[in-house]
Amino acid sequence: MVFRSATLGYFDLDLNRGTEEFGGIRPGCWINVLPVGGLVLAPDGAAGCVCSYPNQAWMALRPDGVRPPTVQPAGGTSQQPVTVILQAHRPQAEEIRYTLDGATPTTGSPRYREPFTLTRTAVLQARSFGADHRASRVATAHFVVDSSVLLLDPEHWRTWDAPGANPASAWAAINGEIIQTANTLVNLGQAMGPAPGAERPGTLRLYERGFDFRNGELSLEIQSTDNDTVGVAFRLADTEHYYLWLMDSERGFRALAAKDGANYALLTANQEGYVPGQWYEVRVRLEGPRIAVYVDGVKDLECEDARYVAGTLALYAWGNSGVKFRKVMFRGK
Ligand SMILES: [Ca+2]
Ligand SMILES: [Ca+2]
Repeated sequence: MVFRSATLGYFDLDLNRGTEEFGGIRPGCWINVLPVGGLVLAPDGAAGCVCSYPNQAWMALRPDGVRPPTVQPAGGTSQQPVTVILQAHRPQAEEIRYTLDGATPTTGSPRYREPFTLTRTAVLQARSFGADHRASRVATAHFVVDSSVLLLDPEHWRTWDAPGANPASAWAAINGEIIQTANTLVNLGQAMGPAPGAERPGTLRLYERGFDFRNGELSLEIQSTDNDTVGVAFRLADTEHYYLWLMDSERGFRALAAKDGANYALLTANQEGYVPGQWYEVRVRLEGPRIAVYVDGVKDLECEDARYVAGTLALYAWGNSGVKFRKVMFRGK
């Protein structure tokens, strides 16, 4: 299937994955490219055009490239080693080279010969090379292999919406991510205002196997495409007693708080906020009463509080209809 996607877009219905772009050729506004008899015809559709893309020639594109290899599984999260299978589009005519260290595969990279086992977290990049070392695009797959990773299977998680929260939350696990897509909130007191210490009851997604988590490091990645509050609760004994790290873009803060029944106490805060659409890597180090939060490797907030020593974790959102969480882990010590 061909169409206009900035430039000439191409989607292989057999492979059923991602749009490919042929830069430099842009189908006209009134006439498309035409797949005909093994060629892709791009007629001149520039009459009357005023933009910078008029293509004042007829062209025929002939297939000549090398397709990227397929990766199976195509990434994912696992507590056990994962066996990976790579497959070239034309195995007799192409060889596959791959890397696990983030480098782009070249003809000097290790050659794939048989399925192999990943025993630790890695980004796999693979490419097929045809005759004359012609290279395909790079196929990329993200693998998290870690015995302390929390599996995101729905049966290990439970949803809790604060009493009076509207609308009901909408949590789901898709492609290794936990997402929440409802603008769930309770409009309590000063919640709508900018104060970092205002309580903002929303929705929690509790991990049900971690009530004995004590000291160690909680880590996860968070993205929000809305601009309201998102965060993570920890040392949670129940939905009235926990610590909470949270950030808000519209109100421009990050904060650590303690929910203690009717008392909601701000422990510390800054004015960092977040950028909607950006992924953040968050680490919470817990050592006795010391709580230190790192965001993208930089210390974000730190405090001491002795009220809770153990408990599970929960993902949190308030008034936020576009949050994603991934790579949720707890490493005990
Ligand atoms: Ca908002
Ligand atoms: Ca919102």
